[in-house]
Amino acid sequence: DGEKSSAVAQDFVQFARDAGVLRFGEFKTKAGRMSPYFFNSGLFDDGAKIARLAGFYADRLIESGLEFDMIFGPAYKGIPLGATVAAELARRGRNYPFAYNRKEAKAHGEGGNLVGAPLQGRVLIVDDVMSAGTAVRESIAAIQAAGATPHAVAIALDRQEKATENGVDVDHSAVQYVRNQLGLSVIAIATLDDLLSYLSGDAAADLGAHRERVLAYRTRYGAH
Ligand code: OMP
Repeated sequence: DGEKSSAVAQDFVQFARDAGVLRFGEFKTKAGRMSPYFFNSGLFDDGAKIARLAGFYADRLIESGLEFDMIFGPAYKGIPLGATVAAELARRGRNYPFAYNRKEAKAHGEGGNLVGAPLQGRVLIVDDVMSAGTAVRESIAAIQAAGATPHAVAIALDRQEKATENGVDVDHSAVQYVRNQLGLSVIAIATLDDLLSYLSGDAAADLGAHRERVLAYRTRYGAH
């Protein structure tokens, strides 16, 4: 694994580990899988950390050359991500409108469940993690319902595991589905392959047993 892992991806994995965002142990994922690792983006929990995180997204987006019209950050964890990625892109000379949603519709005041700039044009979804693909499907539906075009997805971590469709595991990953079936671009700062590459390196010499468990998890749930 991992000869292709970039220095930036390795820096990002180290950053996530140092921040306590990336942890090893036993965790149940939203899709009900027992995972030996978990990435909790809510623990990028001070100004320096979230600005650095957003800088990783902004640099990857600019490097990709992706064109889009606005940013959407899905509730809840996508809200600070969308806002701070918009801020970091603006610091790099690219100012985009951004919007986010409420989980519950508001019946008074401004009404509706969208906040921020009007959802229109080619929308970039900024979220934290893609596993089985439920979260991203909800974001895509919300953008379509508003009459805008889901265009691309930027995530911190692509877990590269089997998507679920109607609760059943399929062979491809959620990212593969969104790219190939839905035709959206997906930009990830790091992937499971990058994590495994990190776990094979000197900086993770203390994590050998965890590497074995992550490999076993990939054998069971990894996408082809
Ligand atoms: P899917 O909806 O299955 O793609 O899972 C993505 C969501 O799972 C994320 O938005 C998180 O809410 C959560 N998650 C993590 O945050 N980190 C992980 O390492 C794994 C998951 C997960 O439950 O799969």
